[in-house]
Amino acid sequence: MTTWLNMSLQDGASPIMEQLVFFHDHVLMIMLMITTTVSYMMITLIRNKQTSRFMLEGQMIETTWTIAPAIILVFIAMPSLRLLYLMDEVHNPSLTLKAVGHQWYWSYEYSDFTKLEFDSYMIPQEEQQESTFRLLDTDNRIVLPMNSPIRMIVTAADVLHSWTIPSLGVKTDATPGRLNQTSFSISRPGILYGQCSEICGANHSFMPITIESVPAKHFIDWVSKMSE
Ligand SMILES: [Cu+2]
Repeated sequence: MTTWLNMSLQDGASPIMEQLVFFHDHVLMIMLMITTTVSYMMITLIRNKQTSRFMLEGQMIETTWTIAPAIILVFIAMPSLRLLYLMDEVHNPSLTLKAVGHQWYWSYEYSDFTKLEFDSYMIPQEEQQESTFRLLDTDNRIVLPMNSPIRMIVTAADVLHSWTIPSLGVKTDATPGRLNQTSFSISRPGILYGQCSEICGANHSFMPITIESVPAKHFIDWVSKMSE
């Protein structure tokens, strides 16, 4: 989750998010080089009188400053597309979780098991404890096994919502009458937080998402406890 003074992206909790952070830094370095070059050129132009009675055209420089940006764009587009298609891939998932957005809570269905479904409401302010985060914690957390490929099916029951976990690099629109699919695998144990990311009505800010990432054995224990 985001902590105090965290200006950058959250730490990646999935391989995809780690790659997204690398890509973000990569693009930032390219932007730094472009900004430096352009500012150097602008300052030089302001401080010098560049007049020549004989120079009418410059084929070489024009070719260069047309082709160079095109090459730079390729260096951004290639890793970007690679990531885009990697995120689209659903590789042999070991578990499917269905999230349904409602005004204003999420409900979850573990369709691999019978009768394993629950609603997940935000913990209201008057029930806060020392250990809970305001506007982020829910009464029923999603429990998921770490290091296993998980398929998410996201949909909504009333209006548009968006199921989001920033540290997993996941953001999927929840649309009524439509199933959207995404996948991830969580690389470490812990609690991951997210919030609905589609302006969905008055209590839009009060339908958080909480994932408890646990070792597979604990997950099996939780499943057997829940389906008793
Ligand atoms: Cu919503």
